[in-house]
Amino acid sequence: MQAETKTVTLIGIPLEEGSGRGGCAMGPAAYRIAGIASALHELGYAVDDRGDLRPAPASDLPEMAEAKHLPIVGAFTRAIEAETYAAARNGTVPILLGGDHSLSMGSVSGMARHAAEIDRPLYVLWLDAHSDFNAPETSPSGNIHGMPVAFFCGKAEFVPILPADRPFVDPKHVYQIGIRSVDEEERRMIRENAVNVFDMRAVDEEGMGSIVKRILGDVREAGALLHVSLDVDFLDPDVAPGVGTTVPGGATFREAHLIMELLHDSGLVSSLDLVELNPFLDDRGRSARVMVELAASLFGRRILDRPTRGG
Ligand code: NNH
Ligand code: MN
Ligand code: MN
Ligand code: MN
Repeated sequence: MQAETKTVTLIGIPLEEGSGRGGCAMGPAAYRIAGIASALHELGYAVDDRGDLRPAPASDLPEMAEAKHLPIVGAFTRAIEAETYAAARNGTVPILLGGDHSLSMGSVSGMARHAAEIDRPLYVLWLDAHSDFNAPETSPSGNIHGMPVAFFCGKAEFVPILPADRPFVDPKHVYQIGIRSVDEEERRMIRENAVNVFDMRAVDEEGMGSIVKRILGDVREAGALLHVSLDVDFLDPDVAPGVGTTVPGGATFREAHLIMELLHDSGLVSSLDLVELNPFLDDRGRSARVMVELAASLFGRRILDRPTRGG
């Protein structure tokens, strides 16, 4: 992290309505018990814990079968957008403690507003088993946590949640790693919109280090801010079982850890989502601890000191 961003802002998001099952709302509590604040404090950061957002459902948003619990998810989107934007504008690094992945509709949109104001592009690194590029009309489930990337790229037609003239993320500036479950229509969407997808086959063939260094080179060259969104199911279920949508064949602990080390060395990360942790499905807090360990590595915890060469 850069010297001028020494404060991190923790924003708890007890949201599970985007996921189609219960449990993710307990995520922020699990991260706090696993010691996220003290880990960051020990790394030398000032930690501003804003507590948990609890917006009332938005009465202007309709219930729809194609986008379930829209009044709740939409209310969270608005509150998260505002809090994330404010935290970044104040010169801090927002860390969203989820909560299901629909929270990224708000966090990424808030970062996009901040990036536009300071006239820099926003790039997004999406670490997930899933592409999350469904729209209400393509989603097989109606669960909004499968739609956030399409939403912040301006490709998911919702009733207005955020202002229509808000800045969108260019899908060509979205990099996804770990992908191994994509729906039929979603496949077409990511191809047509030229999202940069590194599926698990690419990870196996090319190696995680090489992929991440290439991405960080693009981000640096663009002079962009980088938002990182880490879905628990990016990891192999053997590493992190505490998630509702496990998919076999995910990233190992070392692959994920290497990403975090390279991200830290790059100094490019502006903001972070930790999403989809379901403590009800976890194995004695293991997944929560793994996620906290990965976050600590992203913020500078290291195995040994070494000269920083950047990504
Ligand atoms: N693609 C599926 C859907 O849209 C599953 C999405 N689930 C996730 N995404 N966990 O990360 O319903
Ligand atoms: Mn996801
Ligand atoms: Mn996922
Ligand atoms: Mn470009």
